[in-house]
Amino acid sequence: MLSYLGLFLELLLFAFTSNLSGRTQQNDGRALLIIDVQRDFSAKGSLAVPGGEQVASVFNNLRDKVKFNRVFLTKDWHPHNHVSFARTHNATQFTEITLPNGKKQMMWPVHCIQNSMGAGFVEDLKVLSSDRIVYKGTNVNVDSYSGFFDNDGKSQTDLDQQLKKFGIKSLYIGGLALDVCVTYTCLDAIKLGYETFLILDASRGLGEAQNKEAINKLKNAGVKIINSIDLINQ
Ligand code: VGL
Ligand code: ZN
Repeated sequence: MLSYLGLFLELLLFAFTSNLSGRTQQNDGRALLIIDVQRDFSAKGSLAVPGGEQVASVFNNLRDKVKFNRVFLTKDWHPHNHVSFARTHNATQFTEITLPNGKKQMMWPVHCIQNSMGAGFVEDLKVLSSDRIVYKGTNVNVDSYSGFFDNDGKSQTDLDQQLKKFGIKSLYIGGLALDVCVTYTCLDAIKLGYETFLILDASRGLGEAQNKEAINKLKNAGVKIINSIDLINQ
């Protein structure tokens, strides 16, 4: 009888301590942010980013070799008549218009409509059930490039709150498109006080000139530019 009680107490102690050590591990503070690795941003997509689908294997390999405390994936997630679509205004794609509220808005091809095939993750991208998905661009009247704030800076996703809750201090960010959503997310991350790394080889942009400009902007803002191999070899 006594030994049963002993065994029970030992099991209880084991459960308690393993839970505690699990918790300290979570608090090491590194998160991976995978930005908009969606079909519409792949080479075959409606808003094609050259080589966009190639980042999936870079992320998969990185996740096999490096332990992150948390992994977040953003999804651009627009209503069918979103303010950023050229079709909505009968405007020309890839030109900038001024909205009735005075704000400038780039006219994009229709992309990432909520629940559509194109809004799905690129086929080979590894997504685990423990990953968290952050939806953005859901407000029909406001575009949202960053995973944190919409382009007006007025409303925010729960990303910052989640990162704080899990004690995350450093963010490793990559995805699509380097010069748009990845850049906006990195700049907000810096403003919010995170140590911010851009994983360059896990990112693709809309063009060479745009990529160069984005990298310079990020460097000047204090973002550290790395490649996945640097993390793997750490
Ligand atoms: C994006 C343009 C429009 C992106 C999203 O994910 O970079 N670009 N919507
Ligand atoms: Zn979009």
